[in-house]
Amino acid sequence: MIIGIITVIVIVIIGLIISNSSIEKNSEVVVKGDIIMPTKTSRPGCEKIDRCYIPSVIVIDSGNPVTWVNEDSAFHSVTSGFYDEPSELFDSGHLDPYESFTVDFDEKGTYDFFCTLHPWMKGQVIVE
Ligand SMILES: [Cu+2]
Repeated sequence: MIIGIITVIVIVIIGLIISNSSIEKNSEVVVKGDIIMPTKTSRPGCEKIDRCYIPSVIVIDSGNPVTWVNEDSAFHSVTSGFYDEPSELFDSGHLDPYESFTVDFDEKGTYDFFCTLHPWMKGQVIVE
């Protein structure tokens, strides 16, 4: 009888430990992005359906950050300017799958960005 109760208590405690640790793992992995780079953007075509960066244009108030998350299995970058004319305001470098990149935008204006690896990937941050 006592052994039975102890067994139940131990199983409940182990269950709690396992469920807590998986919640911690999830909160570490999942970064909430304002803009995502979805799968299959490493091949041309996403620009035709406006799905290279989602959304490709974002409007924010000045003083706010924008976070990009690479949800593709390939490397991508978030680099300011245009492919043939980078502006050197920001550059994420090559983002691994599920890596994120955040930029604070304090000044009003339109900020073009692109991917250094895939010239068809383009977007804009509009700061009002
Ligand atoms: Cu890319």
